[in-house]
Amino acid sequence: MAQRRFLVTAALPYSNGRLHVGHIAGAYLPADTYVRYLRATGADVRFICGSDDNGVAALKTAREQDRSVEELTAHYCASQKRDFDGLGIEFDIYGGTHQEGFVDTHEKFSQSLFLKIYEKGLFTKRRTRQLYDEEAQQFLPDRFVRGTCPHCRSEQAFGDQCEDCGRSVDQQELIDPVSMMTQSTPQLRETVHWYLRLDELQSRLASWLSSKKDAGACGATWRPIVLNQSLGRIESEGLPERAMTRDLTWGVPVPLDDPDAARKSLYVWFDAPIGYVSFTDVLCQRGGEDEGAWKCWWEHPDCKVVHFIGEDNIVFHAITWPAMLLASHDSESVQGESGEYQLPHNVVSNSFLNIKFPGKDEEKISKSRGTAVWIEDYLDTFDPDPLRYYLTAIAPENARTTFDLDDFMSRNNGELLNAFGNFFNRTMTFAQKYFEGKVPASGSPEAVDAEQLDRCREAVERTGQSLEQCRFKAALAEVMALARAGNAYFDQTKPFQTRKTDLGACGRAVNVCLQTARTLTTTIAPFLPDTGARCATMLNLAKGWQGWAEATEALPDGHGLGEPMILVKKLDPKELFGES
Ligand code: B3M
Ligand code: ZN
Repeated sequence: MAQRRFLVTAALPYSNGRLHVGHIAGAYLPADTYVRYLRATGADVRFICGSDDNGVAALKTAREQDRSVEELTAHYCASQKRDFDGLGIEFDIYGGTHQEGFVDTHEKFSQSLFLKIYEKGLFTKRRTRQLYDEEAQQFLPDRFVRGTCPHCRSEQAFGDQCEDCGRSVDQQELIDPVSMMTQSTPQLRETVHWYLRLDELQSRLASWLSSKKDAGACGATWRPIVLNQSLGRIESEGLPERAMTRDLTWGVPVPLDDPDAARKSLYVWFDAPIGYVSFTDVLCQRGGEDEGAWKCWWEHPDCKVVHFIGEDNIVFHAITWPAMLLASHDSESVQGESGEYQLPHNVVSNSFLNIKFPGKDEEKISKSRGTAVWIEDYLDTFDPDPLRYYLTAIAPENARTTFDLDDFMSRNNGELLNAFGNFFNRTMTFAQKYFEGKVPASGSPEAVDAEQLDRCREAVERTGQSLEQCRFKAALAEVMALARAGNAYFDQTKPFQTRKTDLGACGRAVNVCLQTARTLTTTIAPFLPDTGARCATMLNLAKGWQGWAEATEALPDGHGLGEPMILVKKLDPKELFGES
């Protein structure tokens, strides 16, 4: 079979703040787990991320913090990268849409896609009216205006999107708008923008999205939350044109030879997803590949593009971005011909994560109220794997879930340590103490042994199936079930007793426990890479132990083991980090 190829991306975080557990649970951890798994199956994968530097989010923060936007975004791009590194989230490249080494390439790709769509006649130039802040003497970018949402009446809506109902909003539709720059009431003034003809593209989009409802065995069936917010939206409301330019000078300049385009930038949601492509190009260039090497990821139908995002990014990844790609195609075919940008194979989104501090009620994560657990703070005290474990175990795959700090402690100590850590610990110490640190002879297995070995094979298969479908929570549950089965087998076969009565039976049981540990090592690794690596050291596995196909390859009789070590640390509630 030809080697499978995947281009996996995780949403580009805005480089204007720190990362918290909600970000990680939403997109980055599932993406990293997926990439590690795919690589274990032998797939060729590139994992792309970087900062989303353009647009008003960064401008607004820079203004508040009284620093230049260049300095601000460089600072947060670097600090977010450190957070990812600390959690073992390993991208092949971490770029930035306005960072040195990336910005020129990014501009080139963004402007060229804009021009391609322009040439296809899929932008409408429109004179419109837009909110203008008289006091600040400038047009207000969407994120600088707040008001009441025309859809759900939340009073917290921004001029581009309402975070309460997730719908996109046009700033002119906001009821009672307020300028966030001066708190004054903005006035409408005339300006010119270029609008993407989503109305023209919507029937092709809808038929493509429909094919994701049940993609069959070899495709990816998209999560309901993603289809509801994309196909559901098209079916219920249809798609209006959307402005893809802004009155802003921080961003990618609008590449048109038209006086009306002066002092305007591309909309940040136009250029940001192109970052996935431009960073891929930089990655290829840095690897010394040919000029057009990025195309073999983006234009070859045998490569699958998979985007991992948070709930508030769905509309942009499942409607706007595919619409941009479709708009650039010469052919009418939905998937595009070779030599044209392919549409995403899957857009994987989680819901939001709530938070619950001890003794308090569950609440939404909020930067301004300080109700978040920041990754920097977490990493000051803890190793990455307890967080990776917990965030996958409670992953908000179908609905909001809650990061409960008490639950975090008790799951680490009760599940990861008790089931997984304990199984390794008892198996390893037993082999060390009574079998000179070597794998005892397997002998001729009895029914109970064969059943346990079968469980190992089934666990590998089921974990793999769930991971293929991006069902991370279910996949981790399979691995943990195998660890529990290992403990039950240990209890049932009682090597601590047979050691004195039947050394052959004792050795057989320890052998099967070690084979189970071998399987657990490979299957836990995509979720908890450090833990997997420690297991591999303890079992003294050869390089390549991550290979999924080798997960049930038997450790030979007499194989020398490494030293037992503590695999999972008990966490003390006293270490519990604070709230901000
Ligand atoms: N920066 C939104 C966010 O961080 C946005 C994602 C862009 S992905 C192309 O939530
Ligand atoms: Zn709303």
